Amino acid sequence: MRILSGIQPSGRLHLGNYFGMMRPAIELQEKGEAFYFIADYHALTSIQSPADLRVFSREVALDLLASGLDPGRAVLFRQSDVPEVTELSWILSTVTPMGLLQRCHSYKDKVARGLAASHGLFAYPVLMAADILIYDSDLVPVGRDQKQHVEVARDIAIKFNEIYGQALKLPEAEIRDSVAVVPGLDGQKMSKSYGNGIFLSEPEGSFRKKVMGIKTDSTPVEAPKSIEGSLILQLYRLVGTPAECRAMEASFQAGGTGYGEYKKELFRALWGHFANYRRRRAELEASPGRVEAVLEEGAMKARAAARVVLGRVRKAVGLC
Ligand code: AQP
Repeated sequence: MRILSGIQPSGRLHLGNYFGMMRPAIELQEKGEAFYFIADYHALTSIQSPADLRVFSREVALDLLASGLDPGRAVLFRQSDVPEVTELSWILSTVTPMGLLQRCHSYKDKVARGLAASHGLFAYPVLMAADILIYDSDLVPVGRDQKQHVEVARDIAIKFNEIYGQALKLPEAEIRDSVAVVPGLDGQKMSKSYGNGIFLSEPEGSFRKKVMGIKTDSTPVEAPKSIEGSLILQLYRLVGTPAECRAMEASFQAGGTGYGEYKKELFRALWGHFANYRRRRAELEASPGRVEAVLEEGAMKARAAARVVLGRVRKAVGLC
């Protein structure tokens, strides 16, 4: 089984990226041949500072490796190290109905939030389809916000196969319901660009400050508290054991404990969860060159796999 997923280096990575995509992807590296990439071509739709793009690309590699991505099992590479993907993207765009792209909500959301309405942003799902299809991917672990894009990749592959014969494999999205949309500090989807994230590489002081600053209602300490829609509980469920989560819910309902105590417990649990990540990240930072070596090897393997599919596609359409 081929597994494929990517993350844009459009900012520092946050808990939403980690629980929604990175952790499931890292678990899946045991179950098949995993290809994980740093989506730097995609990030150009929102980042136009070369210095930032370089820093964030390295951050994504560090965060994935520190979170447990094993380069002995999974292939880690930069999207732009496999330029074949842009050729496939062009070929796919010639069979992609305009209506399919016009229905994509991510483009409209991003433009509504102030991103320039560029052709790249509009055509993003075609490049994402090429990212997925060029590796003959079976499974694509993503957060719920990316579900529509994986469906678009399937639709484009179906269309291509109808016209040119069965050259492309149809992928499936894998979305874990429990972490499909991790909320940010303002209750919206946690996002690099919303200013509502807790970053994986957040220093202890600001990590604590963000958790302690979570907005709560004015229920007095002694009164029972609502568990419905509580941001503290939603975040605690990401890391607490089922018994710990049940205990916190029961305590909410019983009353007698202030929100500050729950936030302290939430901070303890989240901070503790990332202890191994912090240790591994410090080791990686101390050996410059290691990350670059992993990316170079990943690029070689990914490029070899991409050339097989692109060769099939070029032949199918009559380019060779
Ligand atoms: N809040 C979230 N909950 C669950 N999953 C999430 N993902 C992102 N935010 C959440 C998942 O992380 C993977 C990588 O995302 P991406 O970087 O490619 O783009 P994105 O989804 O647009 O992430 P952001 O943080 O919201 O970035 P910006 O602000 O640049 O648009 C994807 O699988 C995504 O589902």
